[in-house]
Amino acid sequence: MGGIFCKLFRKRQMRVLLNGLDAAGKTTTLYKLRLGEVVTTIPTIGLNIETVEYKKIQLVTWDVGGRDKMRPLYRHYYTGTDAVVFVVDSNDKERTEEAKKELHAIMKEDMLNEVIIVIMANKQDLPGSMTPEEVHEKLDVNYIRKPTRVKCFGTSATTGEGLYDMLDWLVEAVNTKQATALLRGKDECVTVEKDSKSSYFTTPLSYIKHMFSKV
Ligand code: G3D
Ligand code: MG
Repeated sequence: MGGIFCKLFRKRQMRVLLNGLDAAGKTTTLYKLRLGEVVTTIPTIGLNIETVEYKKIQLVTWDVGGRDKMRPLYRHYYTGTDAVVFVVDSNDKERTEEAKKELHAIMKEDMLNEVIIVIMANKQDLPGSMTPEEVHEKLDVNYIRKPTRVKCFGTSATTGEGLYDMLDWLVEAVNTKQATALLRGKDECVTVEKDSKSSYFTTPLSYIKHMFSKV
């Protein structure tokens, strides 16, 4: 079997950036998900990068904020990104403005124009934490309108609450996006062969989604 079906079955690598201010809970999330070994690298640029690879998901994380001179360096890691998970400490009301500034800076990046965005309203286990709805509002998530999907999840990286719901939704959203892009011939990583039969393109999207299924 060749052509587009082959490419649909051969799931693409999924690259997810886990960003957020320091102490938001990114590293804790990586360990709690138990997806694999967390590899820490500190390249000469001085950015502390942590990476986890699980099947075809690659999660890459670093702290954002506070160091504007680092910002241009982030772009190096944007290539091929499917989704950004922005982790927020819902218990730290004093830093919501800073978190909002960083989220908006990420959302303005041209290279991240069509990525799926997930807001992780973390530390829900702590009393007095902002609800996911409050976090969504305080971060003014609707400020930048882009052809992308945004969803906010309440989580606790220490108890694990909400983490797998978030990951499930994310994988589903990215798979759907990849399948749609593939059908439109927009996916730069998968070239549609010239001799593909036109009937391949009439396959219902739900069936394609089913074939992608979960990673
Ligand atoms: P970062 O990688 O985003 O910088 P970390 O953040 O994962 O290192 O977490 C910073 C601190 O917050 C850690 O505490 C960690 O245990 C705590 N933390 C992370 N997520 C949660 C959460 O959901 N609930 C609660 N209660 N705490 C959380 P320490 O004390 O080790 O600095
Ligand atoms: Mg960390």
